[in-house]
Parts: sequence; structure tokens; C-alpha cells
Amino acid sequence: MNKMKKYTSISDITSLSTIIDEAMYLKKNTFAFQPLGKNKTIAMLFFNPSLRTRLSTQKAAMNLGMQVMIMNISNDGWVLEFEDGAVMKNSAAEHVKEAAQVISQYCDVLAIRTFAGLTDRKDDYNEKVMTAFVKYATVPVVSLESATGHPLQALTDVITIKEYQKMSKPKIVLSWAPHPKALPQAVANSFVDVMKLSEVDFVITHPKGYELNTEITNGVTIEYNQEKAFENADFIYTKNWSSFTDYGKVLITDNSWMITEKKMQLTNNAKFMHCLPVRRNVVVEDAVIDSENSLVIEQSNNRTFAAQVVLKKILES
Ligand code: SN0
Repeated sequence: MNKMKKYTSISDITSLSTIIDEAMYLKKNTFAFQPLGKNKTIAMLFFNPSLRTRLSTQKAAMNLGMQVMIMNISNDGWVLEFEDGAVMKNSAAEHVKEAAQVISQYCDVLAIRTFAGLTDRKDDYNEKVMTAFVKYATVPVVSLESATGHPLQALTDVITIKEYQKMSKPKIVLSWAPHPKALPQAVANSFVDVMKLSEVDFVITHPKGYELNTEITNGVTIEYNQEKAFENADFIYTKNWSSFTDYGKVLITDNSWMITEKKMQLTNNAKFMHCLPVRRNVVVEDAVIDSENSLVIEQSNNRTFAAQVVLKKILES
């Protein structure tokens, strides 16, 4: 059996096709593994807001018969220190060293959401927060989105593509789209990770200056002309991210990269995907997200089964 000791990256999956099949099985047989989670507890810590991830992971845990503890740690916990050897004279009251060990005594799985700060690229790409919890926790850690990845979202996305693909090697386009705020690269990074493991024709399109980390996009086709990228696409996966090179900056604010009905007409009647939350008529026109080809609601539904298959694997390990 494929063991799973933690889930903080797509690379923690040993067999993607097996896990997709198992998620689909759980979608049809949701309560089949209730005994597995009996007397097991998941603790979910939120440093940042969440709607889908929080509720779908809670639902997934309940489907497996687990108990769930949730804490909005930024609002309700002590300010945490992450630096080794810190002289704690400032706002941080507790070191992650104690916090992670203490919380681990109360649960069997520890799940954490933390966003990129988008000011210090090194801190973000070193995954300061997630790495510290993995290091000091004594139970398996699950990412509910970290500074540079959102592996539960990416697993969801690949499950959804599998459900809707009509041919063996669909064309998938990851398209950047505008946004008023600086957003992390996390969702895009994990989506690229999972596409690299899939039997697909994968293209990323974005304006110049929005290149993702080349260690992640290595080997992937980049097309700077969005309309050209859309030709013959079967899936348009849309996401905004702030610049990686000019770290955390918003370089473009006009709507020339918005996903419109007109652009969708260039595709092979493509499905529209987005992880949500989405800014309507900034990222995507109403006509597209409200169309029959929009998968956003079904994607959110699949969040439960992605989380459930991951928790199941962890409980079985
Ligand atoms: C987050 C992101 O990583 O882009 C979470 C996505 C699952 N999105 C946002 O922070 C959107 C915030 C906004 O104001 O639109």
C-alpha cells in the first residue's frame, strides 16, 4: 500500500492515478471508511481566511468518522515565533517549537493554512511556517494551502479534469488573469506540479513578468499570447498570481487578460475552472462563470473527496 506520512506537496503522492481513482470511489461510497477515523482527531489551524478548504476538510474528516478541532490561530492564539534562537522580547509570545509539540498531543493529524507574506521570497519559498510545523509536530501534517503550494486544491483539480475529460490527452491551459490585489503563486504552483504528472497537453499563458518559479515550470510550454494558447483548449484553468521575479508585485491592472466569452470561443468548447474565491468581471466575465461549461461549483464539491482520500491515506499509514 502507498503510505502517506504527510501531505504538504503534490510530491507526497506516490501514485497519482491510484489516488484519483480512490477519490472517485469515495465520492460514490462516502461513508465506507467510517470506522477508520473512530477516536481519531484532526486539528485545523488557520493563519488565514478559508471557506472551501475549511468546510470541505471538516466534511471529509467527518465522512471518515473523525473528530474535528478548528482554531483561527492568528486571531485566537498567541503570536508565534519561528526563528531558532530568537530572543523573544517582541510581540511573539510562544515558539512554534512548543506550540507544534503541544498541539500534536491533542490530535492525530495536524492541518495548517498559511499564506505567503509576498515580501520576502526566500522566507516564502523556504515555507517558513509549514516547515517548522512539519519539523516540530509529532503527528502527520497536512497543508490547507501554504506559502507556495495548495496541494489539496491541485488534487481536486486533477480529479475534476479526469471526470470531465472527453479524450485521452486533453489540452489544458493555465491562464493568468488580472486581480486588484497581490495574490500568492501557491495555487498555480501546485497546479503545474500536478499537470506535470498527468497525461495532458499542458500550456501556461501569462503576460511577460509573470513567469512562475522556473524550478517548478521547468519543461512546461509557456505561450505569451493568450488567444493563441486558448486555441483548441479543452480546459481553461484560470488563476491570478503576483510576480515571482518582481516578487509580490502587481504589474498589470487593466482587463486585457480577463477571461471573456469571446476568448472562450477560440477553444474546443473548453470547460472553465477556477479554485475560487473569484472576482467576477475582473478575473472572469459573468457570462463565462455562469455558463454551462463552468466547473467551479463541481470543483468545490470535489474538494471534499480530495481531502478525504488524503486523510484516509494518512490514517492508514
Ligand atoms: C487565495 C490565493 O492563494 O490566491 C486563496 C485561493 C484558494 N486567494 C485570495 O486570497 C483571494 C483574495 C481576494 O481578495 O480576492
